[in-house]
Amino acid sequence: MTKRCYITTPIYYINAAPHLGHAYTTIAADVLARHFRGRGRAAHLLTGTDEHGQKIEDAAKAAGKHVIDFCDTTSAKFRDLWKHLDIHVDDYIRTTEKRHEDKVQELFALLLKNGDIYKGRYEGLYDVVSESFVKESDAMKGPGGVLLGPDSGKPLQRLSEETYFFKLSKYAPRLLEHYKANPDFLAPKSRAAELHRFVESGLEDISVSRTKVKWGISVPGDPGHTIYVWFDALINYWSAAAGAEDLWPADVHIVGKEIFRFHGVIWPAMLIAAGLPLPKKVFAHGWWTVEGHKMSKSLGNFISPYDITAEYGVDALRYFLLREMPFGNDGDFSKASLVKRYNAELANDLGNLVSRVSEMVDKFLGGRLPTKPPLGEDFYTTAVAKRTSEISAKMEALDFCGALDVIWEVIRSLNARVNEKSPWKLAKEDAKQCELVLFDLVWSLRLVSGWLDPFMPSTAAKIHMQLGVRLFPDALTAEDVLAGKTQRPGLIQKGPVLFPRKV
Ligand code: ME8
Repeated sequence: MTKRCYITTPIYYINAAPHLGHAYTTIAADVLARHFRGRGRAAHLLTGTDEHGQKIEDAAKAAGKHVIDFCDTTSAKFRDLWKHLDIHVDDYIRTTEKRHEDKVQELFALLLKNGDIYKGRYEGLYDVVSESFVKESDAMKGPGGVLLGPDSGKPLQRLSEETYFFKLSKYAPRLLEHYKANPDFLAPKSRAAELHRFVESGLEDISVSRTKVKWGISVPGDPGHTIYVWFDALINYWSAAAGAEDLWPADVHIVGKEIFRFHGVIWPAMLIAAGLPLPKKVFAHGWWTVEGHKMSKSLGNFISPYDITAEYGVDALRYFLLREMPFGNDGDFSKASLVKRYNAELANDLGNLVSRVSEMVDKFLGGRLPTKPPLGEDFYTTAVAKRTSEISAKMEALDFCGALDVIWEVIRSLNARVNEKSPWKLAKEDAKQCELVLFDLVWSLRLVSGWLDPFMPSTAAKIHMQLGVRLFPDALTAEDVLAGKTQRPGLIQKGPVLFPRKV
């Protein structure tokens, strides 16, 4: 059985509605999955929601709802957003599902049995916002000496309770060996180095159960404890693969940088302890700030993806997020740079090229491509096709921005070629040569639209239609095409403007 390429996103907390940051990770995962599918490799995209723990319990209480009703409502908002953003989700896991709860208990029981989980007492600090135990030395001091979480900046709770511990300390040497033997396991390299140093400095055992939190999966055989929400959540990647022999191990877990330690240290240690194969890669991308500020509830600057798509369309958002900052870096989201890229790269470079080419075929060749001309040295499509492997290598390294750099280099070169060859002059002077140039341009653009497909699926479908890749009757609109309507052979037809200019 050929293994499917198994790509995951974090499962998101459902204490609030999804925002731009969540959209970013899930779009990236979808782009990667679509890339593999386009290359003939089956891909499986898993996303979902993280529904247990104190934060969710508190949020449901504040909303005056039963916790599971609250979970149902918010989890559905995430699922709806993925549909809206044209993200093809193969499996959507919720940690409140039985298929997941059973697997969490199974893994917990296994580690308990083999001595990797033991009972003790936790005395220390807890950050509800990030649902993490915080070392005294990592806490920040706020006004009046109040201890604050290092990431959240919110007041910490002091816990004193019986707990089960996972023997994380035991696995530091095994983790370091794994990092060394698999240099691509943690990516990007700049962030991997930080994790290496963290593990080299020695690991402490971690608390993996709570007695004060009721909204969670109970510890097998000890119902007074619920399983720590992160221990529960990480297992989703494995529980969702249960019963499918062609999925595990995951090919890549795509996560934000703030949860790299959970995925690059704790999760692989849990898997080693359970005797399970490790994922092939964990990729930690950077954070978006908005107009220079961190997105936060108190600043009220969470960007809703719906607001952006209402103005610019789904594909422009998908494109911009992966174009504006290299995957792995941090960056700033501003309307001004979105509009700039939209007009310069989508409306001008790409949109104009498509409309010029289809218009010229329509005007000079009556909408029909000539039969394949004798292709000489000068056949530009051959040079364009050679870029495919370069783009693929970048996509597979999750260098989406680098792949788009190459694609845009080609798009610009095609625009330059139109100017240089001036088919409108050739049409008068040398009809044969005009056919050849247009044939070449159409074929090059067909390749370009194939490369664009993972990033902007509906735009690529429209370009395909205009260039007669799939064959459609002339009366069809782009929407008809997306709905799968058919066809009249071989016609190149100018369609509606792909990206109307914005001010
Ligand atoms: O951490 N920029 O869930 P979460 C870029 N439930 N990406 C961002 C972002 C931003 N400003 N804000 C959020 C959790 N993200 C846990 C995960 S997994 C077993 C459990 C994205 O709802 C990014 O992927 O806080 C980040 O890691 C994730 O959303 C955090 O989502």
